Amino acid sequence: MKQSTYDTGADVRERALLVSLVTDEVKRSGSDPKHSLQELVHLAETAGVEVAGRIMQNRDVPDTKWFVGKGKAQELKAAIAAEGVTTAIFDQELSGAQVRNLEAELDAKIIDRTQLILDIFAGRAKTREGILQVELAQLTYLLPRLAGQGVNLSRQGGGIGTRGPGETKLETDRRHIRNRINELKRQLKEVIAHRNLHRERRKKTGVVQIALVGYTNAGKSTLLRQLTSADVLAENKLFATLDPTTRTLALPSGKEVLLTDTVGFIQNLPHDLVAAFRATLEEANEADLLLHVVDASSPMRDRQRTVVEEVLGELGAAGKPTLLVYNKIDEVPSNAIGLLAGGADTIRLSAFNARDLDHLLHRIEDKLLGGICTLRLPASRGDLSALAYRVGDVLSRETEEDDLILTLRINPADMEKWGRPLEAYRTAEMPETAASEADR
Ligand SMILES: Nc1nc2c(ncn2[C@@H]2O[C@H](COP(=O)(O)OP(=O)(O)O)[C@@H](O)[C@H]2O)c(=O)[nH]1
Ligand SMILES: [Mg+2]
Repeated sequence: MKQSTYDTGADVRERALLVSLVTDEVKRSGSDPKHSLQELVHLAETAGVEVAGRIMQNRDVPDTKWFVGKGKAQELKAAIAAEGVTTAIFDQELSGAQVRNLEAELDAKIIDRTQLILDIFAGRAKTREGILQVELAQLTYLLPRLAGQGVNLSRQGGGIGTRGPGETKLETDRRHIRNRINELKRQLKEVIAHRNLHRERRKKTGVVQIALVGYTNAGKSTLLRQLTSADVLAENKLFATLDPTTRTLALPSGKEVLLTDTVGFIQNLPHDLVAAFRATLEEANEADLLLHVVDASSPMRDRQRTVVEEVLGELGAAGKPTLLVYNKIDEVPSNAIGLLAGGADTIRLSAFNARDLDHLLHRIEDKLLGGICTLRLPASRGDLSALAYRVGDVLSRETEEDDLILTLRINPADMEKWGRPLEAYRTAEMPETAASEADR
């Protein structure tokens, strides 16, 4: 169960047909089925599935036997045969009986949205807690649907020799799953109890970590690819245990940090999956800096941004240094760019614009190491220049008549705490990177 359904290690990519049934209930729920299907395409691609086509049907209620109408089921069957499709992915939840009927009739693997999402989580979970949470969610989802899946679970947990008289295979399988679920819950309790301990240990490696968070389709993976060259996997370097979603990133100063992609947020995430999803976001808690990527071109961007912020808050990551990155600015009409909400730690860019990316790197550096500021101190005030050298990282030093001009990198928190006497001597010039932001 731990492996993704699609992660077969084979070269052939799974080809799938995506199906959405727009029922009265779906219409009443107020969610947009077209948008949801579009998101399903993205999710399928994230899971490594090739999307061969999509089919939508309107129907008052689902067909009890086939979910879609009988005629539509025949249409699906023909499309599956013609397209060399191995899997049909439904945007709504199916009953066990519907899965069984469709599987037999269409001769294809039948998956619904929830299972697809769980597959993505399974492929991404890294921490022990994440792996346990995802397996727990998978089994909890599977249990009531077991009748519909021709799954042989006898390999799980070993011998079935204890099967009682008259007990069916299905009951045995159910019992195995229940035992496994209890075992997972027990292990999770242990892991959670030790969680903070591990985190502190990992922190000591001293490597700066940055995590990309945000809604699915915001452009997190694109940014990871664009910012780091594809062949510089972190794996090849110091950190043999890292997975391919983490890469080393060189900042303008030459300092190397780790950049990690995370599983994106998903609209209407089924409630049972929330714990599993959060466990895959563990990196966000470990990170020194979060890049919260928002799709600026989406009409849902404000809502999406709020949801992400809320969940990060619940994870205990609310106070973390964060840059709000409005991506896909190339898709936003120029007169609407000013409407993008956000404070000083906001940046607007396109992942495909080299100048924007360079700018982002400078902003990351400023955020991690502190911004650059210039001080004009009276040469007689040796106490102030000594303080500047203590709290900041002096980059250049010049004298002009009776003044000493220092350019230094200083962390805003340090400036606040120790640098107060220096405030009065800051020159009005804008720091380098803030100035280039202003000309947008
Ligand atoms: N126009 C435009 N499209 C982008 C930009 N960044 C990403 N995309 C596209 O948005 C889609 C989702 O990107 P992806 O990186 O997979 O999003 P993720 O789910 O957050 O990882 C892809 O089709 C990208 O090509 C951008 O700056 N501008
Ligand atoms: Mg992605």
